[in-house]
Amino acid sequence: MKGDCVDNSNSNQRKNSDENVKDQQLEPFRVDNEGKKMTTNQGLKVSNDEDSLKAGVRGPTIMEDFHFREKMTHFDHERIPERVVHARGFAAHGEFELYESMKEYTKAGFLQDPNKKTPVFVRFSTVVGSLGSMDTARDVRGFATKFYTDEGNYDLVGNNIPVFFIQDAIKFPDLIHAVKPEPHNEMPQAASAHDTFWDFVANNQEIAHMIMWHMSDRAIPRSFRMIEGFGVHAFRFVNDKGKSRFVKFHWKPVLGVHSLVWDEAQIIAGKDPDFHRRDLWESIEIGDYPEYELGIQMLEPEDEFKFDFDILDATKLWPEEIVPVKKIGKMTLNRNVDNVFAETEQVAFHPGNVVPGIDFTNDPLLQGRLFSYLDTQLIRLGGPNFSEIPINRPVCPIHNNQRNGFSRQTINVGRVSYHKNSLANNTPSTSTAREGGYVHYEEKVEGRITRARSKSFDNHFSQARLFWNSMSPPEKQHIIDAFSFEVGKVKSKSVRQQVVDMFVRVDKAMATTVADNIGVNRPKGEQINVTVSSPALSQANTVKVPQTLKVGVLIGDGFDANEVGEVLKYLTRQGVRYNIISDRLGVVTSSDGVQLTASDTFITTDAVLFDSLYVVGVKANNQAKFNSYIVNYINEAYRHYKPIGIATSGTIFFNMSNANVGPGIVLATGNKDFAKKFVDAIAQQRFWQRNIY
Ligand code: HDD
Repeated sequence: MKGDCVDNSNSNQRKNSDENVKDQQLEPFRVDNEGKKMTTNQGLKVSNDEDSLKAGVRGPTIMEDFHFREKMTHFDHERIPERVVHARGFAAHGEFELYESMKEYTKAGFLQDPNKKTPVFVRFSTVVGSLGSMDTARDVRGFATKFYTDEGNYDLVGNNIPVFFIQDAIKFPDLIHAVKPEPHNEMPQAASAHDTFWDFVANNQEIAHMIMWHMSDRAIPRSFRMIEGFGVHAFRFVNDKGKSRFVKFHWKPVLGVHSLVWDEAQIIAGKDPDFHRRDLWESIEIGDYPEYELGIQMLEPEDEFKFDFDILDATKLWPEEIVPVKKIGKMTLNRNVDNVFAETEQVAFHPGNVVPGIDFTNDPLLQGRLFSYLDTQLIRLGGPNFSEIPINRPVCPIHNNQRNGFSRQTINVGRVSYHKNSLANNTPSTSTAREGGYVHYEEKVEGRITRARSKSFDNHFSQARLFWNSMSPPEKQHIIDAFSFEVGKVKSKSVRQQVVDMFVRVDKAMATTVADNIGVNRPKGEQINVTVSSPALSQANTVKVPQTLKVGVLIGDGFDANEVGEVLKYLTRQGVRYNIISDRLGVVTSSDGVQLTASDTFITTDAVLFDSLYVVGVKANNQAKFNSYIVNYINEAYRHYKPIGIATSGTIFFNMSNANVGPGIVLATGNKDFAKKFVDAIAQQRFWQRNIY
């Protein structure tokens, strides 16, 4: 094969790309090195990749070693700047299907035809932590979706919380400076529990509503598959007659909205910092595809001023009971990325990536975002050609007069690169609205230029209290605990005092309890008088199904194969996943010789990594150690309010633990319906009635 240039064919041929046009577009860029000869980047075959070129075997490396220099310089330049916010994220491919045509409301091409599938790429993220931080930090989760439509990319760059910290984008750098690790010592990582953040909170009271969400269970999700997504701002739908309506976007997870408990989230941060990305990755690998329904809230233009809040204020939600959410389609995530850097890290979202039929409003937070995202990609991805990176390429043709710049891939032919021209018959030519050209909605605006905020943005506490009123008693307790933890970590007593003096306006009893817990004076102010609630805001009312939840089966030799076998089969039939956990990896054998394979040991995994336990127990070589592991697992799951199923042989371990018979404890002894009751309990996920302290 001497003299042959290297086979550049991208042999990772995929069979599933027939329908997904984005997948087809990515295919030519995939390179599989397996079974191939190594080359330099110039295509030269490499003879030795272990020794640098030296003047004598013990001599210095010489300049001539182009292979060493190429390999080393490439490595030296491997890192790019992480995102200034949302640095830690994980993404997957999928597709979106519409339930019914939205033609009456929007001309957006991908919202016309229920038979059409639109490829999507979704990146979930935390906001504050660095690229290498833990998944389970208390934080907002980013939920950014890129729709690869026939009319260009549409990006819905949302969060898992429907409101935001600030009302005007000019305050975004201040917010982020306050919440990121403090600059003098770069602590704490991926946490808002520190002085500068709470100082910002107390001195920027528009944040009140968002903080209630941030202190709630929403900020510690169980899974990316179990979060809602929100576009946050009011956007516009515009139909083909030019009629505009205000719209808010929602993603509703089919599995419901579920959370961790805070103590568990912190333990997981050490036991498995990749908890959320692993969960997403594994679910897609085994075919449990995450699904989210797209919902919209719509308002007629004449209703703009009908509410006691400003619909352009991003610190306000539109209560679903007043403006119902209409479900218009479903997104399914069905393919993991091939390469996290190439896809997840290099993907560039931008709320300004819209298609005809979707337009902006004057929300001052949205207006500022429209500047920031393109700007940040220029530094993060090294220049203006990032839209040519495969993951960012639209699936429709690109024609314009933009040229050159670092790492330009496109080879534009011809000599004309300007508009208007005669040499190319004035092409590429612009399109009228009828031909698909994007024409901004002709909203009438008038006013004096001013650096001020509308008075209609002034009410910062009504919806914060609406949120509080909507919480179930356990959710309220979690909020109190979260405030006590977060503000309890603040060293400045003055800041701690300011925080309770602020949140007394949301609820006096809450702020008083927090004040007692964090060593400051009880607040003197009064809560505002808002009595309404919105049941849609409480996770107590969410979907509860057992599918995809994970049971840890704690087991040793000598188990009853009939009893355990029946239960495991039932779990599988109900879509519940389980892992066999024992004192060693490999085979465990029942009393009559049936074998199961342990995929985890008591030390390689932990109760916090499971939604539930099935305690079978029985014997082991070191029985005392075996017993103590199982008892520790039971105690941990019990204090995190999780359902626990106890096989007949497991009773003895249960009796040794701190757990008591009661809610979420399902005993097999004398219980014909054990498997069903156990699965019912798994679906519930948490039993807050349990008195653990
Ligand atoms: Fe932002 C990233 C969501 C306000 C400036 N933002 C970013 C990402 C999400 C959001 C999900 C990560 C996208 C990805 O996975 O790559 N941001 C939001 C939401 C906001 C919001 C829902 C309020 C409703 N953001 C916001 C403001 C500004 C920014 C007010 C600045 C004016 N956001 C950015 C950014 C980032 C970003 C600096 C960092 C990395 C990136 O854009 O690509 O431009």
